[in-house]
Amino acid sequence: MNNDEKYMRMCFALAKRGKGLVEPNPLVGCVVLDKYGNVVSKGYHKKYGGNHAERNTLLKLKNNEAEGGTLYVNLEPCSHFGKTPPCVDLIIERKPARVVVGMKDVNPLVDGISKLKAAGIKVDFVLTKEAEYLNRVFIKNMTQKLPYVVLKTAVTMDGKIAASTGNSKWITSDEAREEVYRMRKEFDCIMTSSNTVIADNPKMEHRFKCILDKDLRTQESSQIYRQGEIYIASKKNTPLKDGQLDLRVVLRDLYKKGICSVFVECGGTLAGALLKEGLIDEIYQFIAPKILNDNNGLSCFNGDNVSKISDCKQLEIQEFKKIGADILIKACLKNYKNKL
Ligand code: AOF
Ligand code: ZN
Repeated sequence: MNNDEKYMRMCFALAKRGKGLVEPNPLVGCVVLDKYGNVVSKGYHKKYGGNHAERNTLLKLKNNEAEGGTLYVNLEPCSHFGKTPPCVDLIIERKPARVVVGMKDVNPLVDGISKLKAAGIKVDFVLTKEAEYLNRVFIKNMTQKLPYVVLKTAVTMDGKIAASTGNSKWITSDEAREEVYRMRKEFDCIMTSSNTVIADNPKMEHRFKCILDKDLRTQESSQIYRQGEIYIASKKNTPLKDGQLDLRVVLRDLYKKGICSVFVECGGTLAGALLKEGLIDEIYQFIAPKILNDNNGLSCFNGDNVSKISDCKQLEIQEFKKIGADILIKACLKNYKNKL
């Protein structure tokens, strides 16, 4: 690993400290080296609406300490007046010889790179795919005005989510199911379908839940209604596409309500429809060391009659770990990179 990669990974680690505190803004960390190559300051974006990472980092230094040095930041420095003045102006004032950036900002208001270059500062990029992975939610929100969608599945080794009877309790271990409770908290919303509510009667405890219930078939006595705010997408408030709720519209409506990330827990029908519409960003798949061995067992994705392997949806594995008896794989549909 060269030094640029080393310090950019340091920025990623600093940026992650802002998780849960800065959203919907990006996770940003910053490291400054003096002209001798010593780390003289580190900082990160700590709180939504607060100082950006670069400002937090540079303000810890005396006026000339960064002069001739290098500033590392995982996102292009901003050049606009938002809640704070442009970071690029402060950077230029402090005269580093070089700025190393992870990724270009997707915010159309930001054009910091050309300002730095115009001021005679050298700009390099490093670990761009990793930087994009870190801010994948921000990128999706900013570029598509849609929430980032993660689909969670729990399958046997032969890819089944339930027996043909619908019985699915339990495929994965207690530890894996506890991990799911923790994961849910990282998302603004849980989404499920009327089919799942009717078949499994799950509690799905969360502050905000979206139930896709075109024909309003779910009963208010179902456990899911006992807690949290509920948004029901039905044919009353959502247009139909091919006779089903238009899922893109549902997601857009959620985004308008301030939902930046959605965790979907459902059966094969909704999962297959979301996949077909290209609305899934990432899949968290738990695989249990069990084999159902039944052709009529239910699959994760209700299919689309695809006949060639070359037509598979291609994913990129970003993370895998053993949890209890099971394996968790996190895979993205876009080719981000994460250190495995
Ligand atoms: C952050 N933190 O460390 C950096 C950001 O509304 P403002 O003024 O906070 O500006 C937010 C935008 O600034 C954000 O969308 C992103 O484009 C840019 N950079 N934002 O919250 C940071 N560097
Ligand atoms: Zn800024």
